[in-house]
Amino acid sequence: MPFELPKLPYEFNALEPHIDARTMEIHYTKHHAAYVANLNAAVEGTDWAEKSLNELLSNLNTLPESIRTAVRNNGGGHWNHSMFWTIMCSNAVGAPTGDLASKIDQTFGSFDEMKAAFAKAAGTRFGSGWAWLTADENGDLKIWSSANQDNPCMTDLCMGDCTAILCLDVWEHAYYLNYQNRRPDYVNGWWNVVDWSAVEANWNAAQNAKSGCGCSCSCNS
Ligand code: MN3
Repeated sequence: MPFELPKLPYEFNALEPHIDARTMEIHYTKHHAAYVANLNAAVEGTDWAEKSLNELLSNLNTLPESIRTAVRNNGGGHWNHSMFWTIMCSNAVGAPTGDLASKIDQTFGSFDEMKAAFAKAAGTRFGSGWAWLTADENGDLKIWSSANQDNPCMTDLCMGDCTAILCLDVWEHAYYLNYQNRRPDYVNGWWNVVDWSAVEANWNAAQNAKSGCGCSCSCNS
């Protein structure tokens, strides 16, 4: 069963003005679609074609060298974008609530301090990559960033067993049309579209996950 582009859970213009419709359209129909196509091309006709994405990404070292980099980059791209679409929404409430809000306060001092630390991780990632909020099986939170399409499923990277609960694409293709070189402005605007109920669901799932891929994004099967 080839990998498929998941359905976008909202219209291209749903996240305006913070993420413009044209950026969303290109990002989803060109960039994400290309990761899916290239991933399928890499594994087609191999024993790896029937594996789940999580199996592939958490066992990269066991893949044949001839497809390892393609799976890392394109499989990572598919996984990351599949999650990214699900942690944003058009009617965002602006802040976490309940137990996750308490956990954030306890870990980082306050929600604003968490946002500052996350923005720093996003802003200081040189070149293309992602910023992450991850949780371990105890629900303990960490902020970090990765290069390219690397992600917490890749066990050679993961800072302990952790699960992504929030992610931010800081590749220029994610913001350049609207924000040009102003990545910090993009990050600032993006907080307005974060779906904290989805992040909280991911956090709850992380506490029941056995390894680094417990997020509830659509590719987690
Ligand atoms: Mn992207």
